[in-house]
Amino acid sequence: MTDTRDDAIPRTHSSHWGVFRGHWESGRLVVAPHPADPDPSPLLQNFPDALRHRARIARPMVRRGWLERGPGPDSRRGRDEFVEMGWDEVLDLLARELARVRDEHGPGAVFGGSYGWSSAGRFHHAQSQVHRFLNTSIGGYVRSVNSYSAGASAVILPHILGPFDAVCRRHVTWKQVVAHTDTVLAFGGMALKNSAVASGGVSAHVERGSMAQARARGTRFILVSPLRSDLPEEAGAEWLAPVPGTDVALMLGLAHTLATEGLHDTDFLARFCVGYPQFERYLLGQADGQPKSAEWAAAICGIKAGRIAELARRIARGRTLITVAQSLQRAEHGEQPVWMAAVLAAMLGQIGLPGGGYNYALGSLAHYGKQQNAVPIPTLSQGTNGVANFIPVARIADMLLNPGAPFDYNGRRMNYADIRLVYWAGGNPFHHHQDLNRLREAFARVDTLVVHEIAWTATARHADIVLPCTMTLERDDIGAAATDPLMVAMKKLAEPFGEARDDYAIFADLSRRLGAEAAFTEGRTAEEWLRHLYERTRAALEEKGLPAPSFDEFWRDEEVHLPSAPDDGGIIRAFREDPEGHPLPTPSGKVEIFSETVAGFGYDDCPGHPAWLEPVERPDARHPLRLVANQPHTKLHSQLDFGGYSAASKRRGREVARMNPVDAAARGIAEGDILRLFNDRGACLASASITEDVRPGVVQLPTGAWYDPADPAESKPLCVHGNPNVLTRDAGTSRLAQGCTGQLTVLEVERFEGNLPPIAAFEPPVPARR
Ligand SMILES: Nc1nc2c(c(=O)[nH]1)N[C@H]1C(S)=C(S)[C@@H](COP(=O)(O)OP(=O)(O)OC[C@H]3O[C@@H](n4cnc5c(=O)[nH]c(N)nc54)[C@H](O)[C@@H]3O)O[C@H]1N2
Ligand SMILES: Nc1nc2c(c(=O)[nH]1)N[C@H]1C(S)=C(S)[C@@H](COP(=O)(O)OP(=O)(O)OC[C@H]3O[C@@H](n4cnc5c(=O)[nH]c(N)nc54)[C@H](O)[C@@H]3O)O[C@H]1N2
Ligand SMILES: [Mo]
Repeated sequence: MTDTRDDAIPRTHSSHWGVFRGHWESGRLVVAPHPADPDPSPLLQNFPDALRHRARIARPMVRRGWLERGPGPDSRRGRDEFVEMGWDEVLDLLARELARVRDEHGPGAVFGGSYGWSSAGRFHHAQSQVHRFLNTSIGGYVRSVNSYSAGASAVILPHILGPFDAVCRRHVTWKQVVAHTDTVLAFGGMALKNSAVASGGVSAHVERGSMAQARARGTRFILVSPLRSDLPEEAGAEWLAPVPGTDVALMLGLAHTLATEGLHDTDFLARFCVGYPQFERYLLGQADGQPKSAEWAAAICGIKAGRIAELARRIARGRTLITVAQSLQRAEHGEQPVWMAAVLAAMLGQIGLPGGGYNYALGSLAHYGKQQNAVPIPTLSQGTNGVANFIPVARIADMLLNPGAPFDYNGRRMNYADIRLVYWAGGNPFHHHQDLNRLREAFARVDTLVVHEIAWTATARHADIVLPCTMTLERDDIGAAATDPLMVAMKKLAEPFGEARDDYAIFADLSRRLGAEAAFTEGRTAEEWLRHLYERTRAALEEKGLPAPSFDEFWRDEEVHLPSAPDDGGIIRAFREDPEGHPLPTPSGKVEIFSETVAGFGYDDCPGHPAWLEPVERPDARHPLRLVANQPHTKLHSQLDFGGYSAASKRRGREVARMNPVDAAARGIAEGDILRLFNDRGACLASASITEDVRPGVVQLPTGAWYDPADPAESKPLCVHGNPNVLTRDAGTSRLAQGCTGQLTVLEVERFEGNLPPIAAFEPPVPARR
């Protein structure tokens, strides 16, 4: 559809980190943000160098050991050679293997959970494509539920307040904060690096401007986080830095002060909530002899008791909004801070008020704090999955290592599937999963690992069959998100790299070989699919009497404005205004401070009301420091780590780890030294940055550096590039949600004295002779 030969003309495209226009100048792609974006993300500048980078995958490749010995467990995954193969031959081979697994073991032996963010377009969305393919062509797959983002909150919130989206997406908006909020108490902050991003795309980054406007009106921001950078300067925040993972103790100390000083809203607790009396017995120590006082909290979280009490008095005045970043629940007992913050907001009696109460995860992503669109956006149907079995997404390695083993999830006792074939398109488990040495063992157990990728990630390097796919810039698509008012024509800006093909084209050819082409493609070309998907939104616009351009007009004008639903606070405001007429969708219809349902599951790691539960993993003499492995500010996850903006922030090619001068001095570490970060699970290198902006006792190393083992033949090789997931622990948040706990772990660091190993992560494998 789009002719990329007409190079100098700027064309619109979209990404998870913003809408932009691209054009070519002297053989180089130039990327300029959408003119209406008030605060565009620098992540856009990863595109130009990434497009033709040597880390891209040029041709289909098959692992030599798999080709020679056939499917089966193999510990050589990740260190074997690859053989190049033509598309027809490799797709014949793969179709035969898919048919073998389906016929011998059934589709329940295929893991197609394929978690990952892939790219922003509504049609070429790799996860949707792979799910649709497996459903239509082999009858289904073992899926994964929930996300690495919100593993614990997505399960606990419906028990206590309402669906995830109602508590974080359709609730308090930035507009309400600007107009109404007096105090924002932000656990984990609201870092602008994070709200740069929204899956599906974001056309206007409003967070910085909203915080500046709110502050100008008088809003006070209070940051509770180990890192000062978790709120921008514009917020003018006061900074409290508790010990990571102890926020629940701090929240309990606040709650105790409210309760003992009579600052809690007893009318709200009685009318809108259930279970406050049970919780209060715990809070006051009537249940266990330990009052959860400010003094008690201070000893755990490291914030002085006087400051906790003073903070409690402050949040009890005026309109207070409590937010909890996703990071707090990506940790052991991650359900607890999500629940306890809701209880704190309930005690303040502010849930449901404009700009007040509790908006889980506001500022963690650009989806939140926005108005919903009043019309549906295009979506590709994934078909029907014939397999009922699933895992909570972060239990992937557990499942592969323990076929048939029982596990708990949200009140159910389930058994892991026996997986033979794993199919990944649009995600990078060597980015997102914890304890990567354990993940390598898990991937060694399967018969076949298939990966579609744009570039040679560690996941691609561990695959048996690697299929090169186009990146977003190389195809036409439609960009839209349910919280963004701009729907954009994503125009192709470059020809495919090497022999790369669209995920859709690959799956269409495979489905033909499996006799399911009609079901998968419905007879449409990619362009016909775009027209088809667009129609749903166009018809909805027309029905509302709004301008409803034809597809060709949309494609010519490159954007359509979508109407917004009212900024009405959603079901939580409706409940506040009329609790009998609009009960919450919880079992009691009210805020559940005590949940009979959760209590009934009998989990000691997630009892019937929020509680301070000592984590299993604590610093000790050998691992005295805490690692914060948070989201990177120079990229989205591992995506385009080889792009210009990401590369420019590295030092001597490594990721940068930040630490406090006190901890650096104690170890003789100076700015720019290469560090070895280690614990019993693994070790990696990073460059040291020494700053007061990190709490003492904490080392921060963002995720995103591609896993780069010095010697992949070792069982716990050194990652020379700085991927923190060699250190993190692969354990669920609790038996309730089994969410990812990758944000925090314990470790020690030292100056690395050896010869600095080269970075090999971006060097493509040299094809072997057949
Ligand atoms: N320690 C620790 N670990 C974490 C976290 C943490 O806080 N700490 N955070 C977690 C969170 S919240 C998340 S969401 C996950 C993110 O984990 P992922 O979503 O898996 O990470 P991405 O790097 O976005 O992976 C997307 C992959 O898709 C590829 N891709 C892009 N476009 C296409 C395409 O068109 N087709 C195909 N086939 N592939 C494409 C990219 O090259 C990339 O490799 O990480 C989690 N991991
Ligand atoms: N630039 C960029 N933006 C992103 C992403 C990205 O990869 N890059 N990923 C996106 C995705 S998928 C998601 S889910 C969101 C994730 O959103 P979050 O999970 O909220 O993001 P993080 O950066 O991991 O964590 C936010 C901050 O929480 C702080 N923190 C960590 N542990 C604790 C703790 O125990 N207590 C307190 N009080 N604070 C703590 C850390 O200092 C950290 O900077 O971000 C999104 N935004
Ligand atoms: Mo996420």
